[in-house]
Amino acid sequence: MPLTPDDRRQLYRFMCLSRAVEDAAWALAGQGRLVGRLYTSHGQEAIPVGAAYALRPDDVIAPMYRDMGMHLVRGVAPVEVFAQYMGKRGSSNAGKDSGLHIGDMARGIVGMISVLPDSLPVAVGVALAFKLRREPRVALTSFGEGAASTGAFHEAVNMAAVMKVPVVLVCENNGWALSTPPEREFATAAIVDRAPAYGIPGVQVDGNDVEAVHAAVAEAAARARAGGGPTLIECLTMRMRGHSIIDPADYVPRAQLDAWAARDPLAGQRERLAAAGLWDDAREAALQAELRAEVDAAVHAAEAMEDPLPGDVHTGVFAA
Ligand SMILES: Cc1ncc(C[n+]2csc(CCOP(=O)(O)OP(=O)(O)O)c2C)c(N)n1
Ligand SMILES: [Mg+2]
Repeated sequence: MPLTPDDRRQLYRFMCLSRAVEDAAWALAGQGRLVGRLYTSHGQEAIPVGAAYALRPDDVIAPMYRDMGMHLVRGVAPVEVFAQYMGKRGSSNAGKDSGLHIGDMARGIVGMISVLPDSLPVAVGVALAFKLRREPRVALTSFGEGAASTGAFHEAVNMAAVMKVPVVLVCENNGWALSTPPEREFATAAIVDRAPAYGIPGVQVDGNDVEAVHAAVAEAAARARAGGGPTLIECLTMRMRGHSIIDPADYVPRAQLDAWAARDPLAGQRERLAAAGLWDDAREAALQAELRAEVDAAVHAAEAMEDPLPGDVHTGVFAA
């Protein structure tokens, strides 16, 4: 189904919300008001937003730690994100974990697994369950190009391909795995070159083009739902900040950052909408004011939440 004008504006809005939440989080972390490390999606917002927007509500996502936009599209509210970042008692992990490790199967979100890329085999398992139950549902998982250079990746993709499970595999190739560049991670020109070796379709897209990501994921999800099995989608993008807030990333060449800054995914979608007569300065001003108010309110509400109590360390650790 082609995107409606409203969908196209929604894609832009979710990317702006993602950036507003992450900009606020970055500032809060700098002031020592968050617990744990902060990893953000600055510069690569088009991938999580475009991918999640292409799914149905009863599909399942197993996102990576940068995928703010996937959580927002799925209905996670900014206040939940800040509560999690602040380690609050009422947060997803009740203060036992931080970051975007927000697992909530009621909203079809598999909690992030820190050992990379172990969300991938879990997503394959979820997709296998859908297939065995004959449910027309899809699992989508995302991972970095660095994570794709591990053994778990190969086993999971091979099994998904052999069993033809309805899974969409989204690689966010952002040019770096911490301080390691792609040429020291794998010897092929691209991650997508592996798809034929597993016997599955592969497609490489501009990861800074939210509508291109959306189209690729929509097609892969439709194929998966129709029994066509997995698709590997490589989204080319750039990590515009350090790996985490404690990484100054001074190993990244300035020219690389400048080249990608000129291709910012938010600006790109805004310009495309304006060219189609779907956006103007008044809409932009209204959106930015709305997002500022929403994020400010979320930060204050999260800060007012209760901190964990010492006895909480024993709760929620084992399934009842
Ligand atoms: C098995 C494993 N090894 C190392 C780490 C530590 N680590 C966390 S993120 C990261 C970089 C991953 O790079 P990539 O997969 O390209 O994702 P990006 O951070 O670039 O989005 C590393 C080495 C880990 N979490 N798990
Ligand atoms: Mg990477």
